[in-house]
Amino acid sequence: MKITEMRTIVTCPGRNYVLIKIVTDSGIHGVGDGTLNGRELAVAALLEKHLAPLLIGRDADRIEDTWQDLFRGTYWRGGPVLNTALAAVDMALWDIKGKRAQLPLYSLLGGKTRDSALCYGHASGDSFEDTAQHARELIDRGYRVVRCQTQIPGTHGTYGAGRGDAPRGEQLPFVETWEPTPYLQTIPKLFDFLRRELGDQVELLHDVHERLNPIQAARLARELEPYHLFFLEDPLRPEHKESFRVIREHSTIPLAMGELFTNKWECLPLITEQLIDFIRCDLAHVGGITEAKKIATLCEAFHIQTAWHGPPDVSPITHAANVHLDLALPNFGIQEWSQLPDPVADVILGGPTYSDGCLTVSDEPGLGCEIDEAAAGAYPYQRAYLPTTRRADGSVHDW
Ligand code: GCO
Ligand code: MG
Repeated sequence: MKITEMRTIVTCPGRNYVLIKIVTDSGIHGVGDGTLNGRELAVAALLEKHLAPLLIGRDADRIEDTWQDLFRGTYWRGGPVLNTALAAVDMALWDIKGKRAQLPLYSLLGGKTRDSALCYGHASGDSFEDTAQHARELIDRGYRVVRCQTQIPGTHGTYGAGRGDAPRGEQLPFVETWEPTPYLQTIPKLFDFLRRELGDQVELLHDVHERLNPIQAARLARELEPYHLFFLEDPLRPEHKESFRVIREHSTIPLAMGELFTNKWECLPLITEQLIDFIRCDLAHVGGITEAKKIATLCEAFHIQTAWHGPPDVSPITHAANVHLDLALPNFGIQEWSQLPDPVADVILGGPTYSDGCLTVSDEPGLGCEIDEAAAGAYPYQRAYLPTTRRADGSVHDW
């Protein structure tokens, strides 16, 4: 079964997505997601100009060989742009394999080890009460695990505090401000408030978004211990893997990390030294299903569970790939799940189904998703950036 064409579709049904269709001479085609928030067109150009010519004439069955060839054959390998494009191709080839075998992806991955995948939703707010109210709404809709973020007093904009805070249509990035002291003072008080308001039955978690230094992260982790978080996410920048030891030395809080990693080697020290408890790579940025499965297997040997990145800025195709893996992996932990803008369903058919705090996928062959190219054409790309962050003195900080 030879690849005859790869089409790249850039569309904005409420969010920018870079999607692909790989077509074969048998008439079977596969779909993939190559969305990299804020740098979409770089991946689209890479797919169209550099990768499509390399794929024509290839045997669509040879996923691992294609992965190795595209990853190593660039010489300038790795990084988010190259590995997001690689992920799109990888997903589409798995989709083709599933359609050819007439089996859903979870079946090709070894079959279901569970019936549904536990997921968490996002609660946000301008005040503690707002965040608690949002969490209550999610709990009423069946969520058993909720991520909680809040506006930090005295700062301008805070990651995760706004509802559906997708930065769309901005000409230039929105600049937030951030300071460690008010953040470190606020977050333990938030969780004290939430536990009193919501009780102990619901699981809570928090995303630091790589903003702290090691000793700040250790302090936060220790001060959050009484509230028994499901995990504390991305406390440090991905460059500083050895610094996770500092957090471990001071706290028993479960740690999650990984949405900024782009391959298994970056994850390795955190895994082999058991410095984290959950790996949360993004399937669309880590080279797809092939690489994520290998990372999960490495984790299995070190008591680490999966918590794949599931933000609104990747398409339902990646969300579907996440859940197929979640259903098959023995060391699945939890799945992040986001509400997508309504028009997304006009462009991408299929994707996971939410019910009672858990996700499932259909038994359709492959990923179970389809792209309506005509509908995609009605939602053209809109330039958009992620926000950036500066300290009170004007210096650049991590968003
Ligand atoms: C998460 C992430 C996202 C990222 C976003 C960037 O935990 O879901 O931190 O919110 O900020 O994916 O594009
Ligand atoms: Mg995150």
